Amino acid sequence: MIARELIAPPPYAEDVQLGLFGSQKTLPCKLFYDRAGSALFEQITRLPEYYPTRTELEILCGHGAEIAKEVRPGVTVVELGSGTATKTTTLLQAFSRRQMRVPYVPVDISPAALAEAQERVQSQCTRVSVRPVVADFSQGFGFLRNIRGRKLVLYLGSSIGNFDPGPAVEMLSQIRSQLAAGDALLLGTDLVKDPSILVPAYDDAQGITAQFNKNILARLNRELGANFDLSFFSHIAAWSPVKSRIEIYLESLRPQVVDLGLLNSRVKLANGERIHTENSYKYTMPMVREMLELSGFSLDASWFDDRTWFALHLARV
Ligand code: SAH
Ligand code: AVI
Repeated sequence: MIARELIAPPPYAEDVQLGLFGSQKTLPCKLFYDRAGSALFEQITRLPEYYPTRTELEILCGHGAEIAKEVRPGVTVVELGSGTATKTTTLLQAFSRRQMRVPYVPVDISPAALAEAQERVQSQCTRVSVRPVVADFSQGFGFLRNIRGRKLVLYLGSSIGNFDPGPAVEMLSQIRSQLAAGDALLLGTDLVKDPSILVPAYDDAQGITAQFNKNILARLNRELGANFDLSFFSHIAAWSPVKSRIEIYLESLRPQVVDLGLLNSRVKLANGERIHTENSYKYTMPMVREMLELSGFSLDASWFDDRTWFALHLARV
């Protein structure tokens, strides 16, 4: 048996320690996306209740040509949080139809998702060269400096909505500071709508989102040697109209003490106590405009689906 002290904890160990010992227990949502979590997210995108992916795809299918027209030849397309790039091929094909040869740089924290993105884009978009980058956005956007020439940065899927408003502006400002005149950002945002549509999208009948949420604990078991019993937690998704966000929690179903393995500590949870794992903000147009303006971008155009459930925004530097 190898002594615990000899195994280095993963780089996120300190975040876990800080999150689980605060008054409101939290875990960072970036921990969802190991190999198992990225595969579960793929399943989520195909659920009948999870409208964002197919709605954003509808916009890309309907308006991809118009979007491509807004972009000058010679750009490199950099996609932040690309995941497996399922929707992106639609946009890249629209560029190809305009005879544009675009290099494509998918950037993600999940190497498993990036490998799939590379394979998909190379097989579906023959005029596109693919150069994946593994990066954690919490370490900054210095990698953008290594990409020469004009850039179109994609940030799709309303992934920006997983950041609170202050950190979202901070992040977009960091991106903006790495861009130059002529560069642009294509940002996907989910829009405010009736909670009867929002809540099931995050609490589906098949329980896939619950598995996705609980995978964060399974990951801590695998990588930290923690001993969370997943059956002692339930998945909660709640709409907060005041904060304009879906809040995701793991609720303890009994009083329990969990050993955190490599962290050499134990965490105590009361019956009903919640670990906050994710927020997913839903936007109005004034919220989007304010977020972009505070980050130094100017909103140039927005495209919507027929039900106005989701929007894609082109913002210029
Ligand atoms: N853009 C895709 C995937 C969205 S899922 C879509 O619209 O369907 C969010 C993606 O962001 C995941 O692939 C996840 O691995 C990535 N991600 C989450 N946190 C990250 C971080 N801190 N740094 C880099 N990528 C991150
Ligand atoms: C990646 N992100 C935009 C998803 C969302 O809708 O907030 C993550 C997710 N969480 C649960 N379901 C999907």
